[in-house]
Formats: sequence, structure tokens, C-alpha cells
Amino acid sequence: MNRYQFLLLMVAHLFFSCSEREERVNPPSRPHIVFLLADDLGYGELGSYGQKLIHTPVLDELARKGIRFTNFYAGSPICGPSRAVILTGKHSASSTIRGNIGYHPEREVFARVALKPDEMTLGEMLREAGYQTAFIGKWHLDDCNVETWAHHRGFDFAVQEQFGTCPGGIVYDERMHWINGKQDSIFYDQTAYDCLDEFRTEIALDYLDGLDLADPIFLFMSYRAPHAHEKTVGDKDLYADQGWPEIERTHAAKITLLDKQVGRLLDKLTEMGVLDNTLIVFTSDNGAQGEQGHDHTFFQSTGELRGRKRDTYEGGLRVPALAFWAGNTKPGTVDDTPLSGQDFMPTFAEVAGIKVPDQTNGVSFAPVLFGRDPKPRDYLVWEFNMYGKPSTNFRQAVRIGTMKGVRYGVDSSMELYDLAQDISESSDISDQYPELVRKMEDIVQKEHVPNPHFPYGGYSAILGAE
Ligand SMILES: [Ca+2]
Repeated sequence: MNRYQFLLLMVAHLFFSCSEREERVNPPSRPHIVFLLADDLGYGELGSYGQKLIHTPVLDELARKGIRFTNFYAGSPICGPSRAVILTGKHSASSTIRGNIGYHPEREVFARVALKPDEMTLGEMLREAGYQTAFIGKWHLDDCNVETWAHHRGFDFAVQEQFGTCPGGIVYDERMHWINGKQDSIFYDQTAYDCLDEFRTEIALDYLDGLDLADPIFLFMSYRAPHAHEKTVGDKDLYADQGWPEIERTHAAKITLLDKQVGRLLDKLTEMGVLDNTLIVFTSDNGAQGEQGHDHTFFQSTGELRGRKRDTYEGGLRVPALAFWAGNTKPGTVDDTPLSGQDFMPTFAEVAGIKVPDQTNGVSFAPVLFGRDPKPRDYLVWEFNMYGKPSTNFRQAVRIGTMKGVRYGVDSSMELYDLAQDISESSDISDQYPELVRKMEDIVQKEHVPNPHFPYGGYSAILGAE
């Protein structure tokens, strides 16, 4: 074969490979979006964030291939409110759900608060934009009314857990997973799986198998690990040789098994030929948990950060966050832009090529995905109502540049830390910056949108004094 014939052959080969690919998959102009949300995964619990004992090879590889965000914050330091921030793009001082339990003045009871019908969810936004939308796992943005469940809030296909007692004496077993509202259900048989996230991943793989790829996919995987409610995992061998207390072994196993499930999902997307046109985002809904006997310092689950789940110190809020989009995100990027849960809505709107909904006060980080700086923001703000009487259960925080204000109780003085010097928030320097502290106190008040379920200052006015 001479050089000319060889070149002809190569050109023919390229042509046919391209045709083959076009036949196999007709990539939509907008990317698929796969959002992976861990439950209570701390800032220090992935290898790429400094974890030494718990293995997370798949997510570490994702970090190497894409962007690892080092200043990414959960919208709130606890489950329901953080998810509300993600789904609606509104920060926690303006969102509908600001605590796992809220007050209902008309009934004079404390109960779960659902997203309001007139606020748009990520699912509704992307479905409107032509996406096929799916939600699998923990929803936690609803009440007993099925209209507030994921399927009715923008997800064509929704499989969610449900728990608690509802009017009429209905008691939900959280192992039951409800399909498309209450159209069907599937029970999680723990003896048949390594972990709950394996079960949820099976559901996702089946869903993907049945899809026509004419329209882009938005898949929201809402995982369980490493939340304390999953008390054990099926795989008893993982880390069995380490000599750790059983509760810590289980904790580590949950994270490694979650990592494995993410790998299975990514393999599926590869097999389907869509991974090259998919934006993958991985994060956690709040900082590390230290519940039901698990010690969050055992694995240094928050790294050097102070506090944990339910704290508005960094350990409760700062979370791992990874983004990968082949051909766009630059491999090995480490980005230190301060970002938070409300930023997903404007980012996904921009990626999908649609108008950013007016309701969001987040800032798109889509430019970061392409190696550019995002629009600068003045500050980030948090407000959290933890159920109970103590005024310190009303928790706020502000971040301006590298400076962070934290206040537990509106009558307390605001503490101030310079995260650039003091990432562990160990030295309160509020005395040195009285003007900045005043400015932060004004911000938390100004950004607060009144909400009948979550009174400003906490619940002591309703529950009685301390
Ligand atoms: Ca959580």
C-alpha cells in the first residue's frame, strides 16, 4: 500500500466511524445533565479532598478528569432545606423550607413544610426546556399531599422514598420507594443488595435502558450514603480487616459503596454513548454527620473544618463538589470560587440554553465549566431554623470574600473569621472589624424573606422561653 492509498483508507475509516457514531447516537445540542447528590458526605470524605482511609477511586478519577471545587457550600447545613435551595435556586434566607420541621400557624402544629406550587423546581425548568427528567431517591421536599412529591414537581419518572405518619393513619415505611407519585411502588429488600444506593442505581440503569435519546436527559440521583439512617450495609467484608469499630467500618463502607455505584452509572452512560455529551455534577446536601454513635472525627470527615451537619460553621456547610463535562471541563482543575446550592439552577439554565428563572438568587458557574471566571458576587448568606427552644437554634452565616460571619441566635454577637488564614474558624476577629461585622448583620437581616413557617430568630416565641 502506498502513502496515498493509506491516506484514503484512513479518511474512509474516519468517515465510517463518524457515520457509525451518528447512527448510534444523535447527540442533542444541549448536554445531558446528571446530578449526583450524596447525603451528609463531609468535606474531607473523598480521597480527592484529603481522605486517607476511605477509598473513593471513581470520584477521585472524576476529580482528576474534571473540576474539583474547594469553596462549594451546601445551601443549608441540613437535608430538607439544602435540597430546597438546590431545587428552587433560592438561598436559605429566602427559601420556603428552612428547617426539617416548620411551624404551621393555621393548625398550630410543627410539621414538614413542602415547596410551594408556584415556585419552579429544577425538574420543571428542564422539562419545560425539553429535557426528559428523572428523580431517584430521597426527595424530602414534600408533605403528605402527593401533589408535593417529586413526580408532580417536574420529574417525568420519579422514584422516591417516603416516611412518617400522615393523616388517616397512613404510616410510610421508608424502605418503600414510590413510583410516579403513588402509581406503583417497589420495596427495598436489604438482603438483596450491598446498600440502598445499589438498589437506587439498579432503578436508574433500568430507566436509562428504556430511554429514547432524542431529547436530552436530566437525571437527579439522590443517594442515601453516608446518612446515619442506613444503619448497616450488606457487604460485611469491606474494611473488615481494619479493626475499626463496626459503626465506623459501616460508615466507610457506605461511602466506598456509593463511589462504586457512581462508577456503575458512569459506565452505563459510556455504554450508551452519551457520556461525552453529559455534564456530571457530584456534591453533598450538607456537611458530615456525627449521629447515632458515629464519630465524625474518626475519619476526619470535615477535614480541618469546624462543626458538622446542622452547624453554619464551615464543617456543616462546605461540601465536596465535582463537575465533569468531556471536552469542556479542563482535566485536573481546582477551582476556589465561593459557590453554593442556589447556583445550580442558573448554571443548568445556562447550560441548557434557556432563560434563568427570575426566582433564583444564585449565580451561574457555567463559565467555570469552560475555564472562565463567573460573574462576581458580593456575598453568600445562610439562615437555618433548627427545631427546639434555644435561641441558638437559629443559625446564620455570611461570607464576603474570605471573611466569614457566624451567629447562633439573633441576640448573640456575630463572630468573624478570616478563612484565608483560619480555615478552622478558631480565632474570632470580630473586635478588629466592627464595620464589617455591622455590614454582615445588615446583610442577614436584609436577605431574610419573612416565612410564616420559620420565624426570624427561631421558635422560642412559639415554644416558650428557654
Ligand atoms: Ca443530609
